[in-house]
Amino acid sequence: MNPWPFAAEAPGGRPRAAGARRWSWSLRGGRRLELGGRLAVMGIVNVTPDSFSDGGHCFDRAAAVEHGLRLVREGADIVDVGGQSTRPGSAEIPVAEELDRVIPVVERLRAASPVAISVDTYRAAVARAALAAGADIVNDISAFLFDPGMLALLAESGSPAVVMHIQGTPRDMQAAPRYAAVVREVLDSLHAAVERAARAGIPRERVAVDPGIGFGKNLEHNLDLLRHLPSLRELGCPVLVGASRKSFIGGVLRLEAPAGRLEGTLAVTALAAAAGADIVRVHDVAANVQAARVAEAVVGRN
Ligand code: PMM
Repeated sequence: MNPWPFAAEAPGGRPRAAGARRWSWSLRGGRRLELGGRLAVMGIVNVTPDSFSDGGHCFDRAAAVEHGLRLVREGADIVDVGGQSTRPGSAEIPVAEELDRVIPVVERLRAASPVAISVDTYRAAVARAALAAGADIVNDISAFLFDPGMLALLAESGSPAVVMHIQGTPRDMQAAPRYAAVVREVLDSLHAAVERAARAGIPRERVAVDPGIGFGKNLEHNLDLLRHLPSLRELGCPVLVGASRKSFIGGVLRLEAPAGRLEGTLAVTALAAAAGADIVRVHDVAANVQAARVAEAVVGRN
């Protein structure tokens, strides 16, 4: 018996409902992004001087665009462009600064490639300008709570979105994360975000949910959430996992330097592929694509 969610047969020999968990996101210009089959890989382009693992690497616009195109060649299904670091303790930058970092990079990536582009921002003004510049998806780490204008924008634009769970704000989230039952609370909070979206006219099929690894969570909280990834599927939305090079991997392996956390990241990606996640957000696209493909071959996911 194959115990994974992608077994051709459920325990007891009953056939599984075919295609029960597939989504087809419509992107701008008639393009589509298929989710629910093979794990989609979202490559990270941080146009910041201070992100925790790659800050400064792509602060130059041309370097950011070149990096994004390299991720596409390595097999990224989505390229996620962000201009504001959300590392623990980070302070906000002015909107004009965020626009200045993100928009030219989105424009140039869009001109050079038909890849799906997401914009990593919790500000509606930045999301609006990024969509106008050619982005397809809005990745909001606050699940529409930091800027309620995001809901109206997404309802109006018809763009798909990622909603992520965070406890607190990037400035204070790691001070003393506390939960009575982390998995239940994160699920309830994501459920509420999906309901908020639905009430604003954004159908749940257009929203992916993300447990927010490292966002107001200690090592045990992160491990518990990853252990329970299949329960996120209960929400009926695509599931995104962002664990790449994060500090919980450093905690398990006692590795200070984020760049040394690739192998730990690959373990999470393989488990996410097997557990039925739909998107992983990663720095090292080529290696993560390989990990996902092998895990999928083992569990019969396609
Ligand atoms: N993590 C970071 C930034 N944006 N967005 C989503 N949806 N999920 C995440 O886990 C996430 C995110 C922080 O990581 P980075 O500084 O390496 O980009």
